[in-house]
Amino acid sequence: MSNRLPVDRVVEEDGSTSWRASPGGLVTAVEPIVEQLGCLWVGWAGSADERIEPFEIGAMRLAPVELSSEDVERYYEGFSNGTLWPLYHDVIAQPEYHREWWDRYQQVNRRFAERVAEAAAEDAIVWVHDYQLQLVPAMLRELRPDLTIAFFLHIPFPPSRLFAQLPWRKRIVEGLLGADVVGFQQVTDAVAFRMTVERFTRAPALGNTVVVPSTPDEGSRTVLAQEFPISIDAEAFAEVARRPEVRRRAEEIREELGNPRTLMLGVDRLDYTKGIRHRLKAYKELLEDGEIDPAETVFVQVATPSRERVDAYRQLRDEVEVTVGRINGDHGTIGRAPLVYLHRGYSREEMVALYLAADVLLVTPLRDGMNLVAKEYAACRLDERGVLVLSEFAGAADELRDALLVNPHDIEGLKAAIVRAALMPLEEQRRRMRSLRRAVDDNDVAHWAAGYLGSVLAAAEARRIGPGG
Ligand code: ADQ
Repeated sequence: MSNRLPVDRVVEEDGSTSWRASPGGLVTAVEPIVEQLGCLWVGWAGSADERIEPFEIGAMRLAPVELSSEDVERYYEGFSNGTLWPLYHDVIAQPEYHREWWDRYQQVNRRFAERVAEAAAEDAIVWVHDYQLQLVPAMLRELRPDLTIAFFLHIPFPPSRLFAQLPWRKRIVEGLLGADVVGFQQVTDAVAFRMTVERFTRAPALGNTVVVPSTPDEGSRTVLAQEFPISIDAEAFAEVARRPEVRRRAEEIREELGNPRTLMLGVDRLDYTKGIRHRLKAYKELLEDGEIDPAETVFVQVATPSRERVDAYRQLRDEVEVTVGRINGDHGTIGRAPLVYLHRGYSREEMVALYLAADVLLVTPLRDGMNLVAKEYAACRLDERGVLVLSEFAGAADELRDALLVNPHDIEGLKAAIVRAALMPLEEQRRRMRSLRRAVDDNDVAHWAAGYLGSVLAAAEARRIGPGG
């Protein structure tokens, strides 16, 4: 279960409706596994005040949970994206704490828990995803003690001194401890969680586990709280990258852009955590300093629309679009813009063609749980060319050590890395890209699923046998 179902409804030209995979990291990573396992996926279908009957896509069964417009405003845009998202991303934006948002978060989490409690078979495994549903594990355990419950947090878990700001901190931690396994992206997240548990509850942490003391209803039990760095289906990306029509499209993209010597690319949801402003600032200064020649360079920024009704996102969009206009106004010529900004979603094929066309990929988040775009780029570059500039604040930096690692707050450092990437000799590109590709292949989504789901199955088995063994 996740806040959103993995699909968006699209209205075709003839007025009929169909469903299309929605862009975003959770879907990219989890959908291939769920499809294979043939699970039931519970989540919101994306439109408020609408009841949608369960439906099927391939082997996947989808069970929509209804949200009213007030739920969307308070639970989703409010508590999830106005409180938790900024708090968990190092307070890059100021989190807001409102009691009516919290009340609604509890109500909606209960609705999700009840929906699954009704639908799940005896002794089933329920896999709960992400920060919007952190109370669900405990609620579900209370309703259905027979279930094995796994939780995965796709975003960072904040250091305990930041988490401490949250007025409902203890309730969130207790909610998560309802799970048998709580998975995180990085070791730092798992460590922060275990420290937070010790600080705000009576449950001690022993190595990777937390021991939840017994209650009148249940004996003491252990919760595995560990890192399982998420990944992509690398072979599926490589397969698309091999297709002749996709390779042709990559060439066509370069031609349409006037065959620049260097094509740089950024691909992000339009989110203030992704460091788009910092990237644009660095690029603008490089053009101003004359270190980058606008006649030879094009930077394509794909920015997927995201959370457009939340104030901080509206403001970001305005700022980005003003900066784009300024850069092109100052440095463009008739028929040539040094910056191409695309505010929409694309198909997997078009994304891969962009990755193949790009000499340099700029991934500069100020904080990011993992960042799959960085991994997708490496998976697609069968030719071992291209340079990845990667923020050290993305979880992916733990694995992709041969990227050009940057601190995006350090604009001079970022500028130097961009110039170095643009000028990098082929031999060095090859050496680095080979290492990045190996890192992605060694830990692809199948490897991740085997580790994570293996631990969940072990937990289910341990429950079946019982504490006496
Ligand atoms: P996101 O913040 O959504 O994910 P990311 O990991 O980069 O970030 O995933 C984005 C996904 O959306 C990629 O698969 C990308 O290809 C796709 N995408 C982006 N723009 C697109 C567009 N215009 N059209 C089509 N597809 C597009 C959250 C966390 C991350 C974590 C993931 C997975 O914030 O840190 O890596 O979940 O756990």
